[in-house]
Amino acid sequence: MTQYSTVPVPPMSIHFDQAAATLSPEGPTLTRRMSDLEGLFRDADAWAAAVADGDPIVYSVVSSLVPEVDRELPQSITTIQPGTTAEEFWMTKGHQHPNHQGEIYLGLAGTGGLLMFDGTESQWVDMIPGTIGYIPPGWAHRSVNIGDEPYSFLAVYPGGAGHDYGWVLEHGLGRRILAGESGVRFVGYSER
Ligand code: S6P
Ligand code: ZN
Repeated sequence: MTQYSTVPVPPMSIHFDQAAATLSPEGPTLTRRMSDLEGLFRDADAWAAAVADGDPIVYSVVSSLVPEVDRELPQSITTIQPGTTAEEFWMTKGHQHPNHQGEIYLGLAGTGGLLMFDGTESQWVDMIPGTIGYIPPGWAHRSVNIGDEPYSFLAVYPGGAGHDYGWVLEHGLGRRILAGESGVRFVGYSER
């Protein structure tokens, strides 16, 4: 049998509960509140006011037991709550995979979008239940809830991909996703 530097997980089945947006057996769960999104919203004053006003949970990420190590294929379900801060839809922090590896998202519930940026060009993919969004290697990505209900999606990604959040703080994601009169309004990253 192939020898690995880390102990591989055994073959297993993972129960996916679509209604509850959970995986079991369950691995680590991550909860990100508004205070965890410092420096990411266009309007820093509105962000600070939201932190002071109860610091709401913006999104949570549940994972299976497959670890984030090289050659494994971890999965997670992210659920973003509906909301806006100074018209900007609630969103994930966004990250780049430093090892430039691809990833797929499958829309599970609600209405959202996948914003991707390669440092020059930005791309937006509408996500509804059943949509598979493909993130090519080298594209930083952020998810956005553009609806009135929680938006959930399943992510499957290479365990050795890594997560670089500083890249997004430094380079942004090309565009911002704001609530407009007829739905979504795209503006430049530094536009006010
Ligand atoms: C991991 C994958 C997702 C995100 C999750 C939260 O590669 O893209 O599981 O980690 O949606 O987003 P973020 O930007 O806070 O990691
Ligand atoms: Zn990712």
